Amino acid sequence: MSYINIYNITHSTDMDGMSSAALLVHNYRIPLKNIMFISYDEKRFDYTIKKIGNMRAKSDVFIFSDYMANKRQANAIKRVVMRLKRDSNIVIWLDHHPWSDETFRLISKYCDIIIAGENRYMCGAQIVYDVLCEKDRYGDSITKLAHTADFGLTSKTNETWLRRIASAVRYSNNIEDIEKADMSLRRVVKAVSMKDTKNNYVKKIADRFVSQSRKGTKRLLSNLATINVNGVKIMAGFGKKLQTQEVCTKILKRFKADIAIYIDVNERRVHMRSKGRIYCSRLAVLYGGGGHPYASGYLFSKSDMRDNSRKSRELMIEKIRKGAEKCY
Ligand SMILES: [Mn+2]
Repeated sequence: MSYINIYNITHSTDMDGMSSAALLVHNYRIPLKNIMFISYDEKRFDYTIKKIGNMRAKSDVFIFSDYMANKRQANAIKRVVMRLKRDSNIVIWLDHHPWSDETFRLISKYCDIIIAGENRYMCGAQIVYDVLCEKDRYGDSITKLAHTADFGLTSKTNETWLRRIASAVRYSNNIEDIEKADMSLRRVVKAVSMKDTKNNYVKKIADRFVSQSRKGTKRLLSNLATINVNGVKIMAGFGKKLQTQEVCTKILKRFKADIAIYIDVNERRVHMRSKGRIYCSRLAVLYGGGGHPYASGYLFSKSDMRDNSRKSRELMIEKIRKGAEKCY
């Protein structure tokens, strides 16, 4: 007798990715070890792609959730899904981020089901729920929460829990040893799959993350650079392992900035948030990144910022200023 294994490869960095996995755990009783995590972090990406390649799975089901194949990763992903298809696996890809036509064409060829591309109404978990899950109270509630978190809305009843999950997820992603990071993320998925809002482990790592990031946030906010371009006020600061949403919201509110930029010197990623009529995504796209109109980012290279010295930081700010002059 044979049976089918279901694997889920989900975005590692937020409530939406966790909820997508949690819905599948809830619905199909997928063992936690079948949940894998993917992100734009090179180390994590390489690790997971290699892991899938080494599984030599046959006639199983692979569900990718809440993740957009970007140009940089497209070929590596193509090779993996191509092989999965060749070995008679079923490949399902469910996402809501803005894909490029080229990447969509490349990957969709090897998918049995793919829903991908910018979706203004649904987050990843909602698509997973719609397409693959039995409707129940748990699913209704968890997708609502994922939507709230992913679209930057607020929840009256679950604000604390959502914030806690976001912190726990950040903490887990920051763990250097990827296997340990995955174990931590699986514990978060498990808590979400049971809507265990009092989970001790989640609380412990969330608290730890908050106290670590509090110091870094304070330092960042007292060292901001201001860029004024055609009436658009951009404020940028440097740091590492901070909570993007929190840092950027503080910059937008406290300094009345139109665009808030948090430059993560560890991950070499520029995170941006904006408001009103200003789309920060335009700036992100200019530098080869992307995202949503009000929440986007891009990765930068050694040539953009050599090290964390004052000189390098100044050059980085100068580059952003030049880009902003083209966009706004
Ligand atoms: Mn999402």
